[in-house]
Amino acid sequence: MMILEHLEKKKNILVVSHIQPDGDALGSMLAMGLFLEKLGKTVTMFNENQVPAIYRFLPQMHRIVQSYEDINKFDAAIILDCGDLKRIGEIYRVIEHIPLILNIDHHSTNTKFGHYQLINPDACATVEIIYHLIKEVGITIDLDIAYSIYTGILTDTGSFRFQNTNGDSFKIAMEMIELGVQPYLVASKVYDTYSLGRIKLLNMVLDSIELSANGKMSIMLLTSDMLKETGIKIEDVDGLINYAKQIEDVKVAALIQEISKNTGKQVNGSKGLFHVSLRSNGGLDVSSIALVHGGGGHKTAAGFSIESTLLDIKNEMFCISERL
Ligand SMILES: [Mn+2]
Repeated sequence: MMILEHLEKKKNILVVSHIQPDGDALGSMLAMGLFLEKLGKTVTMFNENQVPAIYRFLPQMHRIVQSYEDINKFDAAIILDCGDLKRIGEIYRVIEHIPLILNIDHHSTNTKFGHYQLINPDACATVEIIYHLIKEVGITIDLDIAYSIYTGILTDTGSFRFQNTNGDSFKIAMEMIELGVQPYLVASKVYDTYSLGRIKLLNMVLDSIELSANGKMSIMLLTSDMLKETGIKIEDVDGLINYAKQIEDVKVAALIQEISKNTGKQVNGSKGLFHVSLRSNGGLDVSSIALVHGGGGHKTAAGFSIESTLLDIKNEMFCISERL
């Protein structure tokens, strides 16, 4: 049975993706939401965070809202691009009020939450899975959906550079371009339109990079003070870790992001909540490291949250580097 057949009798549908949304999270929400509207559904596209500045060019991005009236009014929810339920943010606490939950994703560590799942770790992005669903149902892809799909593929493959890039990535991107997507427009918005604060933040995080003794792991730091100083919001920091991975001989890069700290104490010594993002060249499966800490992801890109000290996290990462 095709996963969307479960929605046949459902009218009011919540479409949601992960906090700190990236191009695939936003693209899959929009592609799925607009597609369901074409099928006659009433759709609310919800994300806990605002749409990052670089993605505000997406047609219909204003449809993504940060609030909803009443969770009980939805008769189904579709959760996109989330390896586990908690990735949707605080709304996970009330999501069980919705009688039907569909889980559509491409993370290999997906916990298979929800009533029905469509998980394809071979898909380069969640939008690739949605593209195939739209094709299966036989709905025409309009320009707004095409921009959503194209952006999801472009950003989740790192502009066709990451290991998840496959033939379908190019084929689908090509089809979206034939439908009217302008590649230069997307690239210039996503990669070449940063605020001065964001460029200064880049300077700070680059300056924080440390290498392990064997040079095979790089660690980058993003503190709340850096965000404060540059005026950059947490949702606008996507992609910084890739710089740490570009260093020659580096096999794994880690970005340690401070989420909250005990005020008044030195960052290095005080316990706080951190998010650790990991990127690998494929030699080490970083999703296994993330899983140990209750996180998840892909073989080459994963992450987890941890309450610890910066020093302890760094030490653990440098221990891992000895295995590289
Ligand atoms: Mn994705």
